[in-house]
Amino acid sequence: MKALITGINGQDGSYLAEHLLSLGYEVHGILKRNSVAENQTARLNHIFDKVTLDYADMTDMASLVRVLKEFMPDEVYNLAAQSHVRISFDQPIYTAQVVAIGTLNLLEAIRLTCPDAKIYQASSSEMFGNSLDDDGFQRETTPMHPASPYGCAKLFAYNLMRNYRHGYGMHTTNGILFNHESPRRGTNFVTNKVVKAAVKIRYGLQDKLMLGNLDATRDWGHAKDYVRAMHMIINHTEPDDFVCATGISHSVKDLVKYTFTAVDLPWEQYVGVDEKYWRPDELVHLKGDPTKAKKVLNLELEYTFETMIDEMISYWLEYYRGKANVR
Ligand code: NAP
Ligand code: F7E
Repeated sequence: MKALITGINGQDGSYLAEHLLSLGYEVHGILKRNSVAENQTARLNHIFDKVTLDYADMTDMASLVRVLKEFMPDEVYNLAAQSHVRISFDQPIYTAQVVAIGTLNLLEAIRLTCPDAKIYQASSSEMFGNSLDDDGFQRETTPMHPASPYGCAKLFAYNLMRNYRHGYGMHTTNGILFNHESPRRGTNFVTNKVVKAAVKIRYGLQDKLMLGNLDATRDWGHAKDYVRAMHMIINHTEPDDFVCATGISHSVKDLVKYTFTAVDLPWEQYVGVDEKYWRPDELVHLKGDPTKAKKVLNLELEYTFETMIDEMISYWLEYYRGKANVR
């Protein structure tokens, strides 16, 4: 089996590539050009010789057609995105071009070159916005009212998948994934920002941690669990849409308390709030109902919030051990 991953060098792309290689897949990925090539493939160093990579960009349909024609994948995982919600308010047009029009470029490129390929779209709980069911959960049937340019662009891409499924009979699927983290998470997302800072403060390499909204709650799972779900979703007999979540939410303050306690620091002494990290519109509560994925796909998660944060703490403790000069 041959899989093409857009966003292969991102957090999820790197774990998905590992997972598919372990299942015997031939794995190909696209990279957008970056002036420091080494930094861009940092998450793939350990499997660099096992995957093949090609330059292409979601905003350049011709490049996608070229790659698809050469590789002719059985499965395409569309993970490429400007994925930072706060930054999507600063760069809304670019975000829409990559996330919304980029997905349309990819779908059209697939339709022209390999229409029988199965497609997985990295849809997001951001599409729900502040919409909640009466029981406080979001699920596949919850109305979607996104509260960020990123969420709006993801909703466009989500609807395109459904449209191409019904209109052209293509095998297009959506994983509606709630937040998922790991040591490979970008350090400007809140979990890795908090964990990295707590460890640096512990080692005397940083003085303070400034955050935005401490009261927002998120349903945080582990990226490793969720890439297994992606493979299950794309290979389910009928193309369909699935929420992937833990069903448990924590506030940003809970995350801070847990992390600082784990490294033996009183959090109140080191954590402050800076308005620059607030969003023009905030999505306050996210908690997903994983029932459908559990029942239909038999998806079981291995990590809890605590084991995931512990793994991230261990990663940064090891990273900064003996690096007193690395600020
Ligand atoms: P990530 O670490 O930010 O990775 C995004 C990837 O997209 C990177 O490889 C990036 O390459 C690539 N990319 C960005 N712009 C591109 C373009 N114009 N052309 C080609 N590639 C481009 O994100 P992630 O956490 O792995 O998430 C994977 C996907 O799931 C994203 O679509 C995200 O929106 C979605 N999602 C994530 C979560 C979550 O909690 N992690 C939840 C729901 C949905 P560079 O690094 O070289 O820029
Ligand atoms: O913020 C609050 C912030 O940036 C989580 C992406 O993967 O998940 C992710 O989006 C919460 C928000 O993730 C800071 O206001 C407080 O309430 O880690 P985050 P996100 O915005 O939920 C969804 C599902 C995706 O699809 C996205 O691609 O934490 N928060 N203080 C902060 N957030 C950040 N980044 N930095 C702070 O200082």
